[in-house]
Amino acid sequence: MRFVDAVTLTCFAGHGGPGAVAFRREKYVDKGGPSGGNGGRGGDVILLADRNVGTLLDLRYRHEVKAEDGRPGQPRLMDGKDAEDITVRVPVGTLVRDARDGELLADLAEDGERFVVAQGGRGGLGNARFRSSVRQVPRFAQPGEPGTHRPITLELKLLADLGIIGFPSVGKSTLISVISNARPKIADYPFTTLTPNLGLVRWRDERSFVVADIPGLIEGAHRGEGLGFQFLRHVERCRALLHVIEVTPQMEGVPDGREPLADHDAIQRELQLFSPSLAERPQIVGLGKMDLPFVREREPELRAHFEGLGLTFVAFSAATRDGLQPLLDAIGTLVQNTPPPDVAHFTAVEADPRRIIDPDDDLDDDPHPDDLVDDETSVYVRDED
Ligand SMILES: Nc1nc2c(ncn2[C@@H]2O[C@H](COP(=O)(O)OP(=O)(O)OP(=O)(O)O)[C@@H](O)[C@H]2O)c(=O)[nH]1
Ligand SMILES: [Mg+2]
Repeated sequence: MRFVDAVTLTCFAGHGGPGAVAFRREKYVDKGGPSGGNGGRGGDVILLADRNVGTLLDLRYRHEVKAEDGRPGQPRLMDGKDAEDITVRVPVGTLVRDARDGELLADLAEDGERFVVAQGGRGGLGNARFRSSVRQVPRFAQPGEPGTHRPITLELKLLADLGIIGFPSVGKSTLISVISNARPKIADYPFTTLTPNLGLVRWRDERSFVVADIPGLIEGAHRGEGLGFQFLRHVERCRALLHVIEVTPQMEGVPDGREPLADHDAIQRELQLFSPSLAERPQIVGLGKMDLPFVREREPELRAHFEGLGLTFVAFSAATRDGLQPLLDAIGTLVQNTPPPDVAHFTAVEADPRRIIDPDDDLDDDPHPDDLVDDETSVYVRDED
């Protein structure tokens, strides 16, 4: 399955229905009073965060979402029907931006949160409302108000407390599989994980937090190299990071031998280049695969290095489960003491310009309410002296 995590689309609210121009026409009443009803309200376009929706996949082929117009007012003081609102369900964790300038409009972080993207126009008043002592026979009604429209970009950000990052094959998925309920694919080749996995970690009985296993990052990730790039945006939502490093013996003919210090620097640089606020996210360094002798050998030196930088350093083995409890305590404490990051600093995805639709481009199937007043309601106008 493709992980659709950003879409651009244009939302059009419905226009208000025009008020009617009508007069009472009764058999023995010579001059009936004005009796045009009001137009109905145009429908809104509303986004609703729904925890049962996992991706933005359903919206991928929708370039626009349009609500109906309100119905015109009717004679005999009958109001036109209000149009239904259109509710678009999106995953919890969706950020809504104006596609034209990237302005953040809403952060739908909780199940059930709603955001009105486009507001339906109010219906116009019918001529009955314009009657006054000096104007007994108003032959006009109000057009409906136009509905608003807005091109938006929806971005899905993972709602995780802790992001597990690191080069491919360092053991991120193995770790999440032993500390949480997630059961991701694990294999000894790079880029096994193609999309982020979320897992719920129970920590010290009551408390729990969500961890995300992010696909492996490589140098150049901030420019789009490798897979991790598209997921760096997701990492922004995490309160804290666990940066997993590993030691692989530098064997001849093994091109991807991991040198943990260089790896850590390289990924830190990628974070920095992608977003300075991401590089400053509180971080724990985790040295994995401690069951292997050549990893244990380097542990003291690596610990001294990272602790010297003021970072928390934990060594563990997901295979033997050694060191997992201290690791959980370290990340649990960090997550608990770190407030969620400021959404305002999140990097915006680029909007898809083809999906920013100008309402003037498709007037045909979406007439302006002004155009409706005369032809549709004039049938009710009585030809009087
Ligand atoms: N000896 C040992 N091997 C491990 C440990 N954890 C993971 N591995 C092995 O390392 C390899 C990669 O593990 P993954 O968990 O798939 O690595 P990853 O970081 O998720 O990799 P990508 O998804 O490709 O980024 C697998 O062959 C695992 O069995 C460990 O604690 N000890
Ligand atoms: Mg993986």
